[in-house]
Amino acid sequence: MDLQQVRNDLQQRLPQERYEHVNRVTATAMELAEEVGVSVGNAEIAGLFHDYAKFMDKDELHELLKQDKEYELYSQYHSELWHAPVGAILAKERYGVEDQDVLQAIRFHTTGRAGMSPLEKVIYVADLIEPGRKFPGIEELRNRIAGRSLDDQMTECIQHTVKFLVHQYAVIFPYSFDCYNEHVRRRKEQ
Ligand code: DGI
Ligand code: FE
Ligand code: FE
Repeated sequence: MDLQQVRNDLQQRLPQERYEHVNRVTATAMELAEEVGVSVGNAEIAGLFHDYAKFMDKDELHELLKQDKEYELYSQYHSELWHAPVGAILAKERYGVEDQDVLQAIRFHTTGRAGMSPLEKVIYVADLIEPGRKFPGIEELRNRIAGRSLDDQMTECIQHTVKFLVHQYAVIFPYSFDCYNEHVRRRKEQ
C-alpha cells in the first residue's frame, strides 16, 4: 500500500487540524508499538486510518454503516461512534487493508472492547494522549501512565473516558463498559 497516497487522501478529506491529529496519533502509536513489541508497520497503518471517516456527514456514515455486521447495535448509539467502524470498512474497501488486527484497531479506537489486542490498545491509548490533546486532566493522565505496562495504560485511559462520558450524562456504548470492567477486574486480581 502506498502510504504517501493515504496521507494525501487524508489531507484532502480532513480539516488541517484533524489531519495533524492523525499524524500525531500515528507517530505516538508507532513509538508505543516499538516500546511494547507490537508491529510498528501495523501501528502506522491503523493510526493513519483511525479517523479516516471522521468528517463524513451523518447520512453518508449511516449509509456505509449498513454494510456492517453490527449495524443494529451501532445505529442505536451516538453517530459520533460511527466513524470508527466505517473507517475500517473504507480502509478495507478503498485501500485493500486485509489485516484483521489493523481493521479491529480502527474499528474499536473510539469505544474499546473486552479482549482488545495489543495493537488495539496502542491505538486507543495513542489517540487519547497524543501530544496535541487538550482536555482537563490530560497532564495528570499522561503522568499516571508514564512508564507503565500497556494494560495499565489502557486501564487508565478507559477509566478516563468512561468517567468523562458519565460526567456528561452521555449514553455509553456497551463495549466501553466491557472494556472498563475487564481492565478493572484484571487490576484487582493482580
Ligand atoms: O475521533 P477522536 O475525536 O480523535 O476521538 P474518539 O474517536 O476516541 O472519540 C470521538 C468522540 O466519541 C469523543 O467526543 C468521545 C465520544 N465517545 C466515545 N465513546 C462514547 C462516546 N460518546 C458516546 N455518546 N458514547 C460512547 O460510548
Ligand atoms: Fe476517532
Ligand atoms: Fe482520533
